[in-house]
Amino acid sequence: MKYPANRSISIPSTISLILMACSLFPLSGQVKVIPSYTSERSVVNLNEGWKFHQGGTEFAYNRKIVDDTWAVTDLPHTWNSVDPFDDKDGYFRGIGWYRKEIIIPDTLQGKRFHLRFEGANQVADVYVNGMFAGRHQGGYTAFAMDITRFLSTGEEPNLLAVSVSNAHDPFIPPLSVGFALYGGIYRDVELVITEPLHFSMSDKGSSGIYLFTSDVSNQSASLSSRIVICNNFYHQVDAELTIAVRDQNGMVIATQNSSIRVGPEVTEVISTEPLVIEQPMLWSPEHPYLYTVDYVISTADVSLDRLDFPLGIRTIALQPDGGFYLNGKRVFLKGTNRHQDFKGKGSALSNEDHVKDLVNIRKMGSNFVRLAHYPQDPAVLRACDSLGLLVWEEIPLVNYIMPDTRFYENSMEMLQEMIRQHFNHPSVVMWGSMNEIFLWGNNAQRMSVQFDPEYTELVRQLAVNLDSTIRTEDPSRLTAMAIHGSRDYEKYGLTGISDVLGLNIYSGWYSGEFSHFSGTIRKSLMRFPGQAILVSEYGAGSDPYLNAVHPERFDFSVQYQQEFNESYLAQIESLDQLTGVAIWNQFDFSQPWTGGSIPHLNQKGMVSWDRNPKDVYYLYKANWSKEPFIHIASREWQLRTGTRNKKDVLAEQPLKIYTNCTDAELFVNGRTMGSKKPDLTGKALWMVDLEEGINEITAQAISENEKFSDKIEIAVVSLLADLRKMESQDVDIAVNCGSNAQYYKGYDVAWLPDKPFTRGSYGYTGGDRKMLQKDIALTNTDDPALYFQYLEAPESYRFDLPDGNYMVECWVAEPDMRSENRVFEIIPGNAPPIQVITRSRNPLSVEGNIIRLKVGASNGNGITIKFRPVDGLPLLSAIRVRAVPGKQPVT
Ligand code: GCB
Repeated sequence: MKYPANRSISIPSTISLILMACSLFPLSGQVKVIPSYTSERSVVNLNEGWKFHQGGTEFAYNRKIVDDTWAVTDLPHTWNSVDPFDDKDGYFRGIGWYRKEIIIPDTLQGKRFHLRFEGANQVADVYVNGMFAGRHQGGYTAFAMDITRFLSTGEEPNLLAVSVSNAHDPFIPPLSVGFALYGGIYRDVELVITEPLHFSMSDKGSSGIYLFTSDVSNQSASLSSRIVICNNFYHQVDAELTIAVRDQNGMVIATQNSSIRVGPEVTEVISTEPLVIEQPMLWSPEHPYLYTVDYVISTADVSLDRLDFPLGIRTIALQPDGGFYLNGKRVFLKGTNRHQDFKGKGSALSNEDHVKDLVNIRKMGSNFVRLAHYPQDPAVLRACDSLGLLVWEEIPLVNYIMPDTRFYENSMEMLQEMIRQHFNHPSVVMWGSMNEIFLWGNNAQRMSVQFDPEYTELVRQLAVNLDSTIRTEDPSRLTAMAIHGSRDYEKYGLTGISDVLGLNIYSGWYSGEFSHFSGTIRKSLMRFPGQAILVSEYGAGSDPYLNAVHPERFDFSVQYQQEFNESYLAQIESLDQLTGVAIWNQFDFSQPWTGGSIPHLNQKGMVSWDRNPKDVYYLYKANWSKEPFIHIASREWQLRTGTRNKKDVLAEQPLKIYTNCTDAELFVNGRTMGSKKPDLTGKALWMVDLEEGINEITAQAISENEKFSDKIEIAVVSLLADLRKMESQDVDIAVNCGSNAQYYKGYDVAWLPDKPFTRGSYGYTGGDRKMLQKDIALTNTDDPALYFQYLEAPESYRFDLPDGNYMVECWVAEPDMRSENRVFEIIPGNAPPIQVITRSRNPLSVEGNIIRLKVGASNGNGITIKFRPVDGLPLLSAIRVRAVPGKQPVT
């Protein structure tokens, strides 16, 4: 077949893939009739049936604006569940309106009505019946508004209208982050109805009650409380306050009654006398014993308000040996970080979703979780209490600050809200104020060194103020701050402020080697002797579809993530003075504006974004959990490829297991490969030969005389050592150019790792292996993993194939930020060159493209695709050669 000379293929930078942005249905909104009740408080969930409109609309709070065309949605809801991940730049950051009607029966006249939002990101303006009820700034904490005076009872519905904006606001943290700032009312909404005398709903979104334990021992503990009571009566009230502590069987084990007097229309703060609990069961990760404490205010035996809280009795302390002590015993913090988003849902998770995440963390064997980088859903804190997870919770001061009073005030407000709202959770042991605050500079740009002394001093002052606010608000807990590997923190006085110094360390990922980790920690232990040193982040990304026999830094192979974490775990063993560690991250999470093998995703999770545990999950489980198991690793690598040896097997294939049992044995197709004792990290590795076709792999191990086993199948489709001996109609060879990793995504073909050409085989001549910059996202492809590593300036790509006709696909993406054309030629065999023009008009995303050519092989010469620069170096991300079906003369 003849090809016209100098064909030109131009690769545009337009984006073709448009994903549907929302899953909203054109149903009608529901009017909620609030049920009648007689005394105490009633909490009515308002999650169902809101009308939603994306965009700013004038007078949307006014009933006159008809919302018939608005979508209907239930809460939790975000308008960004899809768009941060599509092929279009950015995601919607602006206003969304929510409306809902409620009917309040006349029987509820005289009550107080509080609208409570667990979280709306990030500025919410609330209107009731057209009247402005209040604004809340900050997307990660709860807020409540007393809306009584705007409501009417009777049959007329009341209109609740909320405008929420997630537009960038220079005065509201976070300013720049590596995660999506999903907009919307993404947590639960409730109408809380109280008597005029009630536990305050207006103390920074908290419950109005704060529990303190003191003098804790196995013999006894004292509980005292700080109670904020609000009296909306026009008269003074004399009331009774009853506190009752119940054990897990519901038995009341301690009570206290006191008389209180609250003046007309005031909010009073009451501190109670210590209530002694004899022989308390102490709370710990192994035994998260929770009492319940009931608080009741009553007058003349009619109870007016009632709240109950879980009570975990425990002590915490740091000792100079670096130890974190719980109930007087040293506990190494075996932890992980958690972001709150989920594939397809964004940040709008149900309480059940949240709980599942925490169960997943606990089952891995963790006793500690850092809720990075913001306060999380109340369901998360409740789960941590009952599962026995120790918590570091923090406010979203990430990367840089705005040196402005409004920013400081918002930061302080968020900090107080977080502390007061989550004060009664025994799981919380430390409050964090800042994360990597010197990663970016005053100019809102990432920088390696801070140089503006005025700015750095303002950051220090803010850090000191936040830290001392934590100590004032909650002297019973520790203060924490996380920093990255820069000397600036020391130089500008940020180290030494908090009790716990969190180090975010990525040796072996962003730089250096993973073996440097323990050295860095040892130096830090010496440099910061007054602080407890905790590794607040460490991690490496992986993609289940990329697997390598010889993994390399940044290749996103499953095996690199395994080796990185195995090494860190082994090094942690030797660091006696380390307080604890927190893996980055438990779950893959959104990271708009990033590349990698899956664009817009941070792939360092132990668990994928749709919540499938990766191998490393089992590595940690082998180390941290006592629940016996065995796990064969790399199970998504279901089709392996490579060049078979003379014995017709794919030789030296790694098969790894993780287990906390002893004496693991591996079987391949029923034959034993021998028993091994797992090493200190719970790993055992066999190098085995795999046969063409399906291989059955079984692993078993023993724990206390019980056998545990795991089984997988691995298919092998390998290449003949001499490709020239293949039948030409069988040829289908695909190569992941520039990468040492195989790529298999479950469909027709496994992509081979790249290599230099050798006789009888395949490979490149000339060129360098390169990687896309990590902030460039790939578009226009279902296989971004094939593009992010590539060959630059290859001279040729050769396949020693038998004579025949072949279809060749050359996969190409422009990696550089060039607005001018890059021109190069692809020369298929002896045919005329094809001119390829690439350009990238967009600095943040590049398109993947496939150029298809027909090439004939004749006279035993195989095929050679040559590359020639014209204006810029040639590129090749992947190449696939397939037989052209049917018998044809070689062209
Ligand atoms: C960090 C940041 C975290 C990022 C992480 C990463 O140091 O604190 O927000 O997601 O690195 O994976 O780059």
